[in-house]
Amino acid sequence: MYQTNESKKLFFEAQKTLVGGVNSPVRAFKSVGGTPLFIKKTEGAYIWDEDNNKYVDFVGSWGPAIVGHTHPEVLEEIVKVAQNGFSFGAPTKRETLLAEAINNALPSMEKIRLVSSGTEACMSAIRVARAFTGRSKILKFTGCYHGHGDSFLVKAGSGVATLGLPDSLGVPESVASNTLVVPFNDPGQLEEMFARNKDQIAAVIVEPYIGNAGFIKAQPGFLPFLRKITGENGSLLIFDEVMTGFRVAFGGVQILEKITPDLTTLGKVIGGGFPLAAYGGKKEIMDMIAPLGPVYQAGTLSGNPIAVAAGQKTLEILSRAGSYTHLSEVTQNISSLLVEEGKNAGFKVVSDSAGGMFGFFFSASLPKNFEEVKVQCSQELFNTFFHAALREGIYLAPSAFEACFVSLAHGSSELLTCKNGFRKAFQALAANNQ
Ligand code: HOZ
Repeated sequence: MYQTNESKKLFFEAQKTLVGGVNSPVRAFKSVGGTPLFIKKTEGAYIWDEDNNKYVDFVGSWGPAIVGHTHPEVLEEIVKVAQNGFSFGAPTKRETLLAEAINNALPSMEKIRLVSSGTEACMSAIRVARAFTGRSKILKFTGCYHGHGDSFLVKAGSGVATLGLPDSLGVPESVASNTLVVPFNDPGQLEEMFARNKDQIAAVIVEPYIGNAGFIKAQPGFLPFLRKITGENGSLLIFDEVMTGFRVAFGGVQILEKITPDLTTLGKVIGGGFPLAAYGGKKEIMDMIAPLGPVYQAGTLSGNPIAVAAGQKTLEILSRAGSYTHLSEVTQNISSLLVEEGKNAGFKVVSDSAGGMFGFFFSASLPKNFEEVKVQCSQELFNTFFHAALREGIYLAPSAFEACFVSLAHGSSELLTCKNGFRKAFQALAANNQ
């Protein structure tokens, strides 16, 4: 009989000292309800909670675990590197090698700076964009999440959307008023916003495929339009590929869609499960950063040797023949299973995927932006289905507004578990709905 008493006990204890019992809001299961699972170990495609329940994991630490949890080669590498020390606060050979590997896959990142989190990468990218253009405003899209920097907490996705907060308290009006927001996949509104803010927009920052409002791809022509309108208006184009980088392809959406952004931010996969992120782009922009230029940005743990080693090994494994074919095939199969099994139980479910990333909505058609997600997708059905899937040993992202992730360790056996598990979970949902 499925039970999570130990997680419940641990959550109760955690709330006494940790804010909300967690260290990042979506982990609290607040929108899906119930108690978050406390995880005790992982391996390959699986995670185990403190009650010893085993789950096929589609969260993958929110993206980093792309080669499978606790991959033996990554483990061996970090143990080897750790023998020489944990953190030096001085340059190492490996940082250059990782930057070279990133630049080979993403040539638009001519110059790179390693940092410790996606938030830091995005905050730093807009700082240098503002300095380079001499402009203050940035433009983002509703439901896109670029970390918790003040400028981004305006109509943001991820935990902000999950908790139903339109914006965050504590962000001064003077900062928020410099963030313009328009719906994703809507060229008309974008054009109008540019017309109303002539010569004031430093940069457009975008998740080229959104992973923080559920999973939503750019419609054909939208990214080329973004590239064109930013260029014509002297604004920089920043691709936030923290989620999509090395996830949808070796490189990112910019490789799939053949777009060259001015700046790119990366995180998650490139740290192989350790705190590491990066921003980079055109040389003349990046060379404005200290020590070469007047834009300041620094970090004690930037380029941490263990994180860099994990990232290098992860990228090496991903570069092997067949990696992305496997990821795409398994992910497409999971995506189709959700639609099929949903339909068999009488639900309208839509799903989309790219590489090792997918999302699904209880909706008759795929939403093209967060505005549509809010009006046409049932969060209530998602929440009940989420818990039914857990009982079948399947761990999906605990929010209707997050993408799910597949790893190289997911294969035919996990597909079979999902086929049976999704069927039973949809049946339970149908029974619950009667
Ligand atoms: N911001 C992450 C998902 N979009 C969640 C991070 C976490 O809770 O670990």
